Amino acid sequence: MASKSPAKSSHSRAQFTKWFAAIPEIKYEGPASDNALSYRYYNADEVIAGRKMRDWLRFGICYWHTFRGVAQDMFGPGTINRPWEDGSNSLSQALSRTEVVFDFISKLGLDFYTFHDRDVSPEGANVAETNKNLWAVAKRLKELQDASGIKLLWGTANMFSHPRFAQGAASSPSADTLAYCANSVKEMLDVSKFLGGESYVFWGGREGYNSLLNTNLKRETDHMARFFHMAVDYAKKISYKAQFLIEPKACEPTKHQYDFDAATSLCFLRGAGLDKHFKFNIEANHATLAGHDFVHELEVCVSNGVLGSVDANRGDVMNGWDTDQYPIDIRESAHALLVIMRNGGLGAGGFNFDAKVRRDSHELEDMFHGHISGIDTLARGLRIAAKILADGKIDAFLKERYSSYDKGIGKTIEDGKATFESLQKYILEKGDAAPLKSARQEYLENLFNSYC
Ligand code: XUL
Ligand code: CO
Repeated sequence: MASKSPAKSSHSRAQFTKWFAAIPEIKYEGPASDNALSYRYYNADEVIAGRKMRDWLRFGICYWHTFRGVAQDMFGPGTINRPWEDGSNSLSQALSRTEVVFDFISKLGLDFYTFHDRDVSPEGANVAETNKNLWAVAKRLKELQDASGIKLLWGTANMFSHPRFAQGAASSPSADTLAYCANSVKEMLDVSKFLGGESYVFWGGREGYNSLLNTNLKRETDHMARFFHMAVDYAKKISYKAQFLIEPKACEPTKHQYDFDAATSLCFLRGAGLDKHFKFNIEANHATLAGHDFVHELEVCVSNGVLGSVDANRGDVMNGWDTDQYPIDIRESAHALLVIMRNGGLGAGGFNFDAKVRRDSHELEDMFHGHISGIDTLARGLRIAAKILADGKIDAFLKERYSSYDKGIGKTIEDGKATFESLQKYILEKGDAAPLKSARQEYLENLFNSYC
């Protein structure tokens, strides 16, 4: 590996393997380009609203869908056979695959990746061997990070695939399973620190229930709280300063996931005294599973100061599954970016493509088209959101709509000085509430579209 390492650079596009030789480097060519293997909107170093596009968007490639997914579904086996895969789940295959992953990210000119422990390394015959495998791959990943300038956005532990997690991870009725999970998260926190991961994600894969007849909800959620406290304590002990993130999801795989949505999860964190240590990783398709807009979940997080990162994808409006498709809705993207820009960005988070190609998009080129499409959708959203903010009409409308709280009686309410008696006195003197102005939804929708 060392002999193949290119010189260290912040955004090296060097290739370690031959697998993407037929694909050109994906570069910005502008909206008029008819080259499908180019960016029409994402121009990484272009400054938009005072910040480079790459720094607003902080795109990450996910290891699991992009490099471990074979497009299997419940009706048939996988259709994807990548040429670098030897069909084994061996450590040597895990090690050689790492170079392909970095080549892919480099071809796209992106800066981050994300992974679960089991995406990058196989389980061994026992826990000790499993940990050893993880560290063998982590060391290779570190070399590739150093050589390419590509960074770890966040790491996480897969505590949902193996049958030992079938009844939950930290919420399992089995204390042994919880102990197993403690090892997984402890190792992944060490590995993530070693790799400089900026955030660390907890998605409660099987933390939930399928039937309340066999479930002690209180004990299960108390155990989850204990587990998160142990994670916080351990990160503190090893001085790992990553931002911890909960990734809410309403259902799937369980009928009811405990981290249902941002508001439910925030209530859990506050009740457990954990809210100071966590923010949220909001996944668009998880929001829709909860019956919410993606933007609703972002707003709930921003208004509580807990937006951490985004898993960029979409569902299909005609069904209720977690289809994990690449985002293509430009209006949704612009609205999401508006909320994120008002928040000052994503901080230590980014846009991780938790998305996969369809079962019938099995060719290597499709990996590129999926990502290019998602990247350009979000880049276009950023450009539109910047126009909306610069124009200022929507923000001015919002300011005016709530202006009764900026002075007089409204200000006494916001300042905490009002009482029922003082408000009663005010309204008795006035005789009735002032007539409402129109909320102008149709005007705003049309105005919003005019920027797109
Ligand atoms: C599952 C999902 C996960 C998390 C990481 O729906 O989104 O891949 O993002 O565990
Ligand atoms: Co996700």
